[in-house]
Amino acid sequence: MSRVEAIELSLVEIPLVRPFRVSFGTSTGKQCVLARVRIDGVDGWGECVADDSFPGFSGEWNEGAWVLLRDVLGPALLAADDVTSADVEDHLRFVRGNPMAKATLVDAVLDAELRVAGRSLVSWLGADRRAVPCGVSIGIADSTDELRARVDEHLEQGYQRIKLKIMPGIDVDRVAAIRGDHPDILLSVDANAAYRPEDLDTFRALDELDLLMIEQPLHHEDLVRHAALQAEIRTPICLDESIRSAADAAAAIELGACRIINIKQGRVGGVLEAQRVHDTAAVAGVPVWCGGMLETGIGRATNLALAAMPNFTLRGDTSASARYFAEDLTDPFVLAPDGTMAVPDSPGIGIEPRPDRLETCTVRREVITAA
Ligand code: NPG
Repeated sequence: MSRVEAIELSLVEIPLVRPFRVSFGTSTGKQCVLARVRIDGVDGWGECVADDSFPGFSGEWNEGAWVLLRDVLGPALLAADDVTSADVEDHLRFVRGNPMAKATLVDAVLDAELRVAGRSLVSWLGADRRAVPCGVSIGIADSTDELRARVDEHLEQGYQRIKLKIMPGIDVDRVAAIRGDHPDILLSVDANAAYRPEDLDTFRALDELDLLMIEQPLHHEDLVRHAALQAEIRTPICLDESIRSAADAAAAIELGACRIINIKQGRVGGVLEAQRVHDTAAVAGVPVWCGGMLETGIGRATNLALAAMPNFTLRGDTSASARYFAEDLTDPFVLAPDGTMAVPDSPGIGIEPRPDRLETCTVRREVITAA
């Protein structure tokens, strides 16, 4: 019988080396909720990928996740008689939605359990790659020249795929300029749901630029119009925000709304549901890749293990810590000169926050224990 003894929630804040602009806003710092869950005397770590200042990417944001974790999800887990990673989702199922908050606890319990068992997450996932090839996501720049410079810089560092953020009015010309500079690179674009079906001309123009994919062009709830758009263009559509679960993935695939899926374990409710999305896509012959939410080393370690699974055949946004932070919360993840990153293989997620960094970066902390 394993009981959750305590859950420590920390709100951490780390400055970004550069502001990150996407179609719905700009981040200058990373703020996230971390959970340290103690089971059988061992700590496991989970990172919440909810937005910082308002729910722009999904319906979740840090203040909401904090209250939900502290007042509802955390107490439910603390009250359970026996907790294993296999049933955390069941213990939390009475709460609708909120997969990002739930993922924080699912991942932390799994991490603790694997640490007790002395087993790495990557081996538990049945993934055998020791390193994964990496891409990088480049935010909306102030000018085309600035974007060119950023692309060049990341290609020099070894990144094997470039993803450009786009929004209406800052799209075709910029992407065409980069394609002109680099005719042969793997290049994709991500709209973060900023376009409408009426923008078909833009997609037709992007369709001429030999892109690997167009990510989340339309509203996240609109699978039907994504399917209609996919029927009009050759470039594969990839869905991100639309996929909150394996059921969403199955629906999107069946409707023909996408040909590629971006898996963010933090967006779909944690590593277990991410595995299910992976398996659903694999059976349907739909390739997946690992997205990123500017995670600290905690979420990054979790993502890297997942990215080592067999159907993660496309390069992910698993970039080096230095792409985001001057100093990460953990020891940094480093890009090898060949554009790959080593997958942690120590027990659990294989890394933990450095105590000094945790102290420096924590802006709020609360420990909850069983009533
Ligand atoms: O490398 O972690 C990363 C960031 C990758 O572009 C990225 N993330 O929509 O996929 C996204 C985007 C994002 C990040 C969106 C943070 C919202 C918040």
